[in-house]
Amino acid sequence: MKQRELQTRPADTPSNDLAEILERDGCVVLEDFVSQSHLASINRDLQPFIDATMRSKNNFGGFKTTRTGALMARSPACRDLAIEPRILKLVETFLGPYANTFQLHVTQAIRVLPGETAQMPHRDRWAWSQLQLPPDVEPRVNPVLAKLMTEIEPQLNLMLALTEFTAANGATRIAPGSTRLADDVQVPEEAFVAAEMSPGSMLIFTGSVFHGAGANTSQEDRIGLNIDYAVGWLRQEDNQYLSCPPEIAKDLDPKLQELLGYAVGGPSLGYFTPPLPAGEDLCPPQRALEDGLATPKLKPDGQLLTGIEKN
Ligand SMILES: O=C(O)CCC(=O)C(=O)O
Repeated sequence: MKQRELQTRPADTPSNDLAEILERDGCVVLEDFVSQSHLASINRDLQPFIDATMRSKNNFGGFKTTRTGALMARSPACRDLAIEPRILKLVETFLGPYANTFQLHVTQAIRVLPGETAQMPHRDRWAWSQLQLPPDVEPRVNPVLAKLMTEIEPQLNLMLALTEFTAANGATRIAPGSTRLADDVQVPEEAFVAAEMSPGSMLIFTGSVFHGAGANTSQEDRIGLNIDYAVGWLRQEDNQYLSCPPEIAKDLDPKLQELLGYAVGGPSLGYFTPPLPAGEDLCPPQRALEDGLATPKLKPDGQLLTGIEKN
């Protein structure tokens, strides 16, 4: 593997130029992407949720790390970031060769606490299939799926620094140029670079690049806002219909509703039949956001209470 540096670019770099770097390196840092006032709003929205979040409890997620999700339901300022036009343009440019529609895949604030050890290097596309397994994950390798994943780019991620990101406090460690290595290769330590950034700067990285959270040997928390996008025809990692259910999604920006999954994802992906009222035809997902759609209730015997039972 040819050793590469982690490239840094201004926030207004055209998406075609960024997509080229991402294609080659799998990662790039955008400097000062978010204004200080937007950053302050994100922090204000998230702080109570981050403070209350319990620690992860597994080898992959860490034992001194907290992961605060459901950010589209919880934070107006995170919603603004998720549909920021420069980001959406980049998502469309980079993932466009592999899909016609795109969706949110993960939304998480990741806080690495003092004393946390380094996360195992991984590729985020392993959410669908992987050859190298974390010790605590049930092995479910599908070789066909694993091969398919090597032939496409299914995912594009952003990690916005909410605190300083330093080598000492657990900045994401990433191996630029590692996108085409075999899944089971041991990526050498020297290939990894700490994505050091100031609050407001952002690491953009693909589902194919090896990376992981660094060890936090400092006395301070490292907090990053992670928003991932995926092609519209694969299942979301973080189930957005549950993390941001229709009661909340109905009041959001239509573009965000679409990214959450409340829109058809292809010629016939994602339609549904409202359980009530009886008699409805197949509906596009947006229908679930309309007022007046009955909340289904079950009778004691487990059958749906239709309201059209005979007395
Ligand atoms: O927090 C980070 O820097 C990276 C986290 C990560 O890669 C993950 O949890 O999949």
